[in-house]
Amino acid sequence: MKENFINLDRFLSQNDKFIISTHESPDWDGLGSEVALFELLKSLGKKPLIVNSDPTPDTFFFLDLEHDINVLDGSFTLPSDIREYSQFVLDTNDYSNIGTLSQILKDTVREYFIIDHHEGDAGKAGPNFIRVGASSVCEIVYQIIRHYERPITLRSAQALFAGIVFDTGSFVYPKTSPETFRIAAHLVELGVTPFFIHEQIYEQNALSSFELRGRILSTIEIIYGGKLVAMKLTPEMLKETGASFTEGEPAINIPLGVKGVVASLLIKQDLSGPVKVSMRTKGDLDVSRIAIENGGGGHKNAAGYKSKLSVDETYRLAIKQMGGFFL
Ligand SMILES: [Mn+2]
Repeated sequence: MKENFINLDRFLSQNDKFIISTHESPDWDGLGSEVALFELLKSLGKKPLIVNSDPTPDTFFFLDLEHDINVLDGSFTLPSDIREYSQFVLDTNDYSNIGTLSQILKDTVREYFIIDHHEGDAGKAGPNFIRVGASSVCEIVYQIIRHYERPITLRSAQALFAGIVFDTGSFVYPKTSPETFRIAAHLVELGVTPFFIHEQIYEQNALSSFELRGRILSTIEIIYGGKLVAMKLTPEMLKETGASFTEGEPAINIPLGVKGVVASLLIKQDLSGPVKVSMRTKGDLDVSRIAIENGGGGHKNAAGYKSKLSVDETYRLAIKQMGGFFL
């Protein structure tokens, strides 16, 4: 932990302008930590600018009423002094995971700094802020704000709480620690209403996302004696329902609600971009190793990687890889 703060102190003292980015298909942890870090950097007298490759889900907009989150599309132009900027990369330890932005900024920004909690290739990380034991990047950003003794605005408190709720599956996933609860308690003291955040995350889905979920569930295949459930999310499903890729992704968690199912697999592809493999498990089944071997990353019970094969080829290969746990 101490090492992490030494790294961060150096990065902050040597830079003044910062792009803040998170991974493709940004989730509540990535976006929540971006907003809270943005507010922290402002309060430290720095110049932050949030830029992501992929759009912000509509459900997150209540935390971005000021439109601080920029998306790399036709209407956004990078500042002309972009070469004076450094970059924070949140909620991934792989720079290429920030999407198309990675090609544009890799050789343009002065340097980049990763804040993350995923397992990964340790050598890849370098002098960053990586805490694999943290429940979420929001938990880490909370600790950073406390370290610099800055106030936490209600907006930041809500953003951090939302990210923690999302990444811990509402305070139940393995990395949920006593510290996670202490942080959550403090955020509630600062004015966060847990039910309001729950409503924003879980009860504002578009009807199209419900239809998409139905299509994904219709692809289920029950394998290895009912221990593994595999599913697909294809570009055709997105076209037919009008739902977004991000809205389909949480479907991977549904099979784990079935008694006896200990692993879930979702092979997915957005309207453009690579085929992706998402893996979820319960208990000791460590899928982060499979992900890392295939160039991806993640946590013991939740990990993924990108594939160069077609959806169907990837699907067959991924099932075979998971077979190691059951055969
Ligand atoms: Mn996260």
